Amino acid sequence: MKKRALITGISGQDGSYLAEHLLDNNYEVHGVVRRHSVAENQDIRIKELNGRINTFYGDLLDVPSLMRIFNEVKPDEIYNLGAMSHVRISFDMPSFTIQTNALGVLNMLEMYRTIVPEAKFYQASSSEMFGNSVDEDGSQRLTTPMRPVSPYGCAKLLGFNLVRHYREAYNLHACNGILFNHESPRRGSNFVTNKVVKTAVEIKLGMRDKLELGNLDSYRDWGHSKDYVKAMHMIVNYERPDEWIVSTGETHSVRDLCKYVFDKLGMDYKDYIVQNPIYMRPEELNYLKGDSTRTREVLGWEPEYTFETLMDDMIDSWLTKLGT
Ligand code: NAP
Ligand code: G4F
Repeated sequence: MKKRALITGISGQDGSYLAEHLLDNNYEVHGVVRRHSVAENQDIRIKELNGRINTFYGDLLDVPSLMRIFNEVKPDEIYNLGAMSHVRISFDMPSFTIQTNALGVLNMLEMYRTIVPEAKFYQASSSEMFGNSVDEDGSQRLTTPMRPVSPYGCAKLLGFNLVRHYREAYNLHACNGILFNHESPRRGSNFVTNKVVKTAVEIKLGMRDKLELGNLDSYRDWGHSKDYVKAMHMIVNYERPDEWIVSTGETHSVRDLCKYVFDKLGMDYKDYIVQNPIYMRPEELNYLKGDSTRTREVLGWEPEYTFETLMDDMIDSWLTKLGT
């Protein structure tokens, strides 16, 4: 019999790649989608999977909807990827962010514990939980103190701790993946990678003449979402539930990112970038570089994409979309 997976956030970047990966591995895939006033927007990333996955209207904050879905699907594996995932916006919407990203996890864990306690559970935890803690060797790892610097990071840390607590208290197979930034052509265009790539291509095509950004001096460890959803599946299927770091181990500044993308398109980024304070954050996370040695050694996970091939994939995608 096929294994049944339930994915919250299936309409998002990771949810859509994870659904494809699980279908390739012969799973029956079910997902939770939210109602949008523009119906076309609710499944833009998963419409190609129409007929191969089952979707249900629901919301992490709507317990009756979760109860109905859990009882109907009776999943073997649960991937909780649903979240308000934009760190800058979490400062504008702290209450909604904390409800969705922390209380939403609690709602999911209660459904899991009471309806399908034999299932396995994956929580989309984040490197944003570290805040500005860095070990002496310049990396973050499981032992690095977690001191978040945004409402998003604070909420994710509560979700992370709830997953640990439920695992220990109720003997559940509940896992946390601490994923560092991961991107793709499906990334929302208000995250910095896709914003830079999309705008640089538009400038190249004469559609715009400047790119407005916030802080150019922060560093991120950027990987490809396609590689990272494979890690999620490995984490859930490891013999025992645990916490795992998923990262490339390389870091680049936002400035490096701009330089690479504009160079690739034959332009000098310095001619086009304007700093706009509206994109700055009340508190910034300055530097991320994850140590994923244990994940690679124990799970055998290895990313296929490099920073350069990730950016090339995104550039090619925008060049195709914008019609060249
Ligand atoms: P994304 O593209 O923003 O997708 C988030 C998904 O969550 C969307 O499908 C969204 O639905 C859904 N969602 C939002 N609020 C919800 C709610 N109240 N109830 C149910 N679903 C809700 O994010 P992503 O990049 O795929 O990230 C997936 C997960 O990994 C998130 O939990 C994120 O916080 C976490 N994470 C991401 C990264 C990264 O670099 N990408 C790194 C570490 C952790 P709508 O489309 O309807 O809004
Ligand atoms: O692309 P970002 O918005 O990603 P951020 O804040 O690192 O969060 C992402 O990664 C987390 C994992 O660490 C996830 F948990 C989270 O869900 C999300 O996927 O910003 C990256 C950097 C920041 O330092 C930001 O200040 O880029 C800087 N930046 C500079 N100008 C900008 C901009 N970010 C955005 N979004 N827009 C700008 O105009």
